[in-house]
Amino acid sequence: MTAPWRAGVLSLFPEMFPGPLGHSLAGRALERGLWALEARDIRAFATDRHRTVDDTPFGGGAGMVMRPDILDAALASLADGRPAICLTPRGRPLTQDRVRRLAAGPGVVLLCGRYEGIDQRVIDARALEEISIGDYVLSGGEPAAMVLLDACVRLLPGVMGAAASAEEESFAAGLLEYPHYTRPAEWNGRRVPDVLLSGHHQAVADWRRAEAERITRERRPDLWAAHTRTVEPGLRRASVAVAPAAP
Ligand code: 9D3
Repeated sequence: MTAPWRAGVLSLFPEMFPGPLGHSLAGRALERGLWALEARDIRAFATDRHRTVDDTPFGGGAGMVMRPDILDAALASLADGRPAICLTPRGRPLTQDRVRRLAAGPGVVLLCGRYEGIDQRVIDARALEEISIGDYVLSGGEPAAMVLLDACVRLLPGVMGAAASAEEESFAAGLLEYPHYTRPAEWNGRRVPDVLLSGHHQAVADWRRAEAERITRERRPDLWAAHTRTVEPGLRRASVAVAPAAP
């Protein structure tokens, strides 16, 4: 077998890993050796009696900053050419495109931030790529690292079935998903849309497409704008002119 995709994680709470990644799809892939996970304790690289990893910020201000010397030693223990990424709220937002590129490579080394931040010099010296998972505040980088790993692992060869992989392509079209229904056909007085029971495949496909467009327009004007620019350039449709519905 070829070398598995390797994830190295540096954290003050390495026992949080694999955590949720030990279950479900990523967990089965981990057991099957399709990827490998090595979580290390940053504190193991501390040099003083008290195992200190942080200090007060030069220039003053609230909170503590993670020391560059300790983090550098921790990074050196895993560095082998894999992209080194630091999960921070000020990073570039994680995208499916970045996930695809990372999954196609040899793996990643992830540094999970805690405290107010990380000394800028270690970010510069190791050319760490800073990534955020969105505009909300977490208490540390660990959940963000798990999100990034989950997104990458499901793309590794052999992790997902062929059907799901094919479905991946259609996400590239940039629309949110249409609503799904299963039995019973009527539940608590709520009926499944008649068209889905009609057996008319083209009518089903048209309905799903229209619903996907409506939901995208309502919830994600940003995706809708990108979609109309790339998929239907210069094409004017009635639905494009309609203002987004109130949430
Ligand atoms: C007052 C300044 N805060 C920045 C918004 C400080 C701060 C808040 C939260 C510093 C670190 C954190 C912990 N968050 C992460 O480490 C983190 C994160 C996040 O909070 N949101 C989205 N993505 C990420 S990736 C790492």
